[in-house]
Order: sequence, then C-alpha cells, then structure tokens
Amino acid sequence: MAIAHGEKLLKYLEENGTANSLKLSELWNEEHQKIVGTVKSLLCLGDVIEAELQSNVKWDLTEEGKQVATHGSHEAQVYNAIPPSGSTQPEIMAQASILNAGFTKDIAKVGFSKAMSLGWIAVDKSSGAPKVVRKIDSIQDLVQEHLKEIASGKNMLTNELRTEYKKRKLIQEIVVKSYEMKPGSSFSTSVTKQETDLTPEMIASGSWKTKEFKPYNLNALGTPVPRGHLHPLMKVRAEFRQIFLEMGFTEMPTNNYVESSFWNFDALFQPQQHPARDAHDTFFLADPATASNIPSDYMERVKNVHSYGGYGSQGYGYDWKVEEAQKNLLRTHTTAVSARMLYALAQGGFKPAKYFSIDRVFRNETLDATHLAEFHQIEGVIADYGLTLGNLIGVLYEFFRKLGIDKLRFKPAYNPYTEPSMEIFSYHPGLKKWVEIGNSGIFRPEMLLPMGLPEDVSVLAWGLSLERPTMIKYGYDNIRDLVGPKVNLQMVADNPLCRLDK
Ligand code: FB9
Repeated sequence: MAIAHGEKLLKYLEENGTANSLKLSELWNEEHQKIVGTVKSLLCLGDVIEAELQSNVKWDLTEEGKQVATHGSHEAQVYNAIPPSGSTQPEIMAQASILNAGFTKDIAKVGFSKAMSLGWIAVDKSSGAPKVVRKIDSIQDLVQEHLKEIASGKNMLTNELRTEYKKRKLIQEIVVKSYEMKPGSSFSTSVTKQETDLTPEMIASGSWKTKEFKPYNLNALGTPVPRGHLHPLMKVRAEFRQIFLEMGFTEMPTNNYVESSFWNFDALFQPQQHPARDAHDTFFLADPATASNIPSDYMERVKNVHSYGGYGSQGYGYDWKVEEAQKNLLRTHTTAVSARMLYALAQGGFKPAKYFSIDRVFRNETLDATHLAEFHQIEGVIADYGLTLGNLIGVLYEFFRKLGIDKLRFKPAYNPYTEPSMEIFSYHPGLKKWVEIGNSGIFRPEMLLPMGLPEDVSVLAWGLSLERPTMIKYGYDNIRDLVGPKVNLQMVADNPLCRLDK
C-alpha cells in the first residue's frame, strides 16, 4: 500500500539530504498535519528515515491582527471614516463602529486616540461645534503593512514594534512543532506501507503472496481498559486503614454525619458554654433539630458530672440543660463515635479494645488554602487497664513509624476531653522545621466514669487529618485542587498509587 507523499518525500531527501516537515508543507502547499502523517508512516517502516521533533517559536497574527491585516488598523479606519469636510466625533465613532464586524475591540475607541497621537487627525473647535478633521492628506498604514508581512512568514519587526503589537493583542507567540529529517540507515526511495491485516480477499485472490506484512510489535502496550479510580484521599485512607488493621485495631461505624450535641460534646465532658459549641464553629440542623434517643440514665450521670462534679472532679458548676444536649449537628469530630463505642464497651462487662475511624467531620470555620468546612479525621483509641502517657507515646511512635516518620516531639496542649493532652510534631526535612501532625491525650475520668467504665480502665486517643498527609503526599498546595467542585477529575485517574511509608 503506498504512503501518501511517501516517495515524493524520499526523493526530496535523496536530492537535498535533509528536509523539514513545515517547509515541505509550504513548498508543496499541503497541510502540515498530512506531511507529519507521512513522516510517522515512514518512521514505522524501520530506519528508512531519521526524524527529530523540533519546537520553534514564531510570531503569528491574533484574530484581531488578521482583521487589521485585512481591513487596516483601527487608526487608519477612523482616518478613512472622516470626510474631507470633517465630521463630529459621535458621527465618526458611530461610523467607525459600523466597521466593527469581526473586530474584537471597538475600532473607534482604539483608533481615535491612536490617530490623534499620530497627528493624523485633530479636533477643530474654531467654528462652534467641535469637528474632527484630517490633519494630513494621506497616511501610510504601517501597522497593516507589518501584519501582512508577518502573515506571509516574514518577521522584520523591531523589538519595540513587536512589544507594541503584542500589547495591542495583534500578534502572539506560537510554538510550532515540526520534524527535521534525514535519510536513515535503511534509506530507499521506493517503499510501500506494510500491510497490517491479512484479509479474506487477499487469501482468496492470492495477493498476499506479493505483499509485505508489518511484523508484530510484541512490546506494544495493551489498550488501557476504561475503569474506575480511587480519589487520592481514598488511596491514602486505605493506607491508614491498613496500618491500623496491622496494629490490631477495629474500625468504628462512622456512618452518621448527623450527631446529637450530647454525643459530640456533653458525653466528652465539653461544657455547654464552650465556644466550639457555638454556631460560628458548628453546623446545627434545623430539621430534625433535636435528638431523642439518648440513654436517660447515662444522660443523668453526664448532667450531674457537668453541674456538680463527682468521681473526684468538681465539675463545671453550671445549670446543664437537656435541650442543649438534644440539638442535632453535623459531627465536628469522630471522637463522638469514639464516645458511643466506649459507652457500648462499658455495657455488659468491659473488655480491652482498640478502635479506629477515618471519616468526614464538619466545622463552620474560616476557609483558606488548606482548610474547608469539612475534612476527614483519623482517630485511634485504645482502652485497657492501667494505660499511661508512656504507652500513648509508644503507640504514637509505632503508628507514625509506619508512615515513614520516626522523629516526633510532643507539646503539652489542652482538649476539653483529654488530660493530659499533647500536640504531636514531626520534623519536615523539606521545610526544615517541626510541623504539627496531630493531637492526642488520655480521656478524662469525667468522660469515662459516667459511661460505666471500670475506674482502673484508661483510654488513650489521638487524631490527625487525612487531607494534610494527602496534600503532602501528592504535592497539592491548595485543598481545592484535591476536593470540591473545581477539582479536575482527570487527576483522579492520573494520580499514582499511594505508599505512605516509602
Ligand atoms: O493532621 C494534621 N497534620 C498532619 C498530619 C499528617 C501529616 O503527614 C503525614 C504523616 C505523613 C502532616 C500533617 N493536623 C491535624 C495538624 C494540622 O494540620 C492542623 O492545622 C489541622 N488539624 C485538623 C483540625 O483542625 C481544625 C489536623 C486536624 C486534626 C486535629 C486534631 C485532631 C484530629 C484532626 C484530633 C484529635 C484527638 C485528640 C485527642 C483525642 C482524640 C482525638
């Protein structure tokens, strides 16, 4: 099968030694893409030719520039719109604008001031109403001449003119890719395209006997099969889930974004006047506004510990209100789920347990490049007899070691529901500084004992976000490039697998 322009190109190469696809398309008055197709077909035949892809920057006309090259510059069109006797400015503007078709800019506005500055026109106020008149009998429209030269492939512009025309959006830089060719080691001027299919007709007619068939390319990759892809957040979630499972943790059921204030705050000994419980920080639900399924005996113990103390605590000494506890909200942390799980653990005989959760939480906070009104919280919880802060630190070292982090520092912190509490820091070699990577603590007795947990049981817990490590892992600076309505969904397919500890 012949290759279009194939033998013509080979003969040109034999006579000239080299060839450029762009120059051939101009020489043969043929579309450049067709010449490129010929080059690619010849390259498939083996070493018949050698071709190197080149990128050249050239100047070309914008759509506006093409209009000016055809109809004249804005200033020339305003000049030509003025009759020998002169005219009023509104008449000129109206007439020049009539010529607007195809121009992206208003000719009159651009042209009038340019023609004035060139001294082609003037406003005559000597006789009553101001009139626009020509100051010279004829003009040379250099802009149009220069643009016609550029359109024809010449580029004689000075840097100053190029800058001016670029500023007026009449010309633009374009990158032109072309193939630079020379004869290959198996060069020949007569080639035929190898057949890629053995057809029934070839077999019936016997024509296959005289045809050349393209050898199988056994290195060719298979066609990618369209399939689903995990979002980077879900890839990283799977990695964290694996780490928890390897450490013997059980995943908590987090399939309730809507939570009562009781489980989200009161059960955690977070006082009802705490600022985090304000609508500025929390999304409260209008419907259903109130929760009704809170265990009444447990709620009574929570009320008492808030108002009067107990279990060695003095409490907060305020009038605790059930209505406040019944307000429904979007959970602000997965620690609400941890509270439910620990309460359940206390019913029917305590046994040590290790739980984890990774799911969405919602906070009515100021949005910025790294914070949205929702994020995924990762939380680990360990309930056992006689656990200490040393155990918590040891578990944190093991957990973060599995993420490839072995340098940790701990800073005393405050959480309403843990005492002591620690912020967790890790040294970031890239940023050359210590960065916060999470928070942790030991749940307070005022939280655990009203649940019914034995007095010698202590519960360790820590948390971090899923978005922060994902942004670091995949190199995102803005959270909106990772989640939200403006995300380029192709990134879901393009992003590689995640290996947190590598
Ligand atoms: O994730 C956070 N930082 C982080 C985590 C990992 C990381 O790299 C990975 C290892 C490779 C890099 C950074 N932070 C917590 C710290 C900051 O990003 C912070 O600015 C944002 N925090 C969120 C909350 O902010 C409103 C991250 C989120 C967070 C903070 C605290 C907890 C959970 C999530 C908690 C808790 C907790 C404490 C005690 C008991 C139970 C739960």
